[in-house]
Amino acid sequence: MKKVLTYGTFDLLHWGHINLLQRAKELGDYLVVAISTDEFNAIKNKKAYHSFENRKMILEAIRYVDEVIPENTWEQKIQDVQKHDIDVFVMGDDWEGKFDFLEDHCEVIYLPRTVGISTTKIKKELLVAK
Ligand code: C2G
Repeated sequence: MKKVLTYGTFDLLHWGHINLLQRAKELGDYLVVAISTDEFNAIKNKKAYHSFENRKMILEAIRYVDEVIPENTWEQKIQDVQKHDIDVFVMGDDWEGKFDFLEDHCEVIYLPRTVGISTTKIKKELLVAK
């Protein structure tokens, strides 16, 4: 069984996230998603609208996602790859090159980001919406 791993906050889930998760799943047979905890989001200077528990519940409802684990630190990726017996690590290409150190442990793939949608865009446009 080919196992795939990806990381993210996945707040205000949108079609860009789904595009990523769908393509990630197509790279193997089993997709593990490490979702940033609220505490780790603070380290990433991100404030998610939905709590970790609710973002986790939403991700677990997606047909492409087989398992959801917490992302607590920047440093846990090698351990996650080993612990979960991961074959492929995948991220959107806004992270291009940032995780190449994982190539000693698994395949590393950066997928093109979906243009035209982001959680930040949603928040901004809702702010000005009538
Ligand atoms: N994404 C995408 N297209 C978009 C928006 C997001 O392909 N329009 C991808 C991102 O590239 C990322 C994933 O969806 O691979 C999750 O995006 P975020 O929730 O914004 O994740 P991020 O804050 O980048 O966290 O350790 C890695 C970090 O936890 C990544």
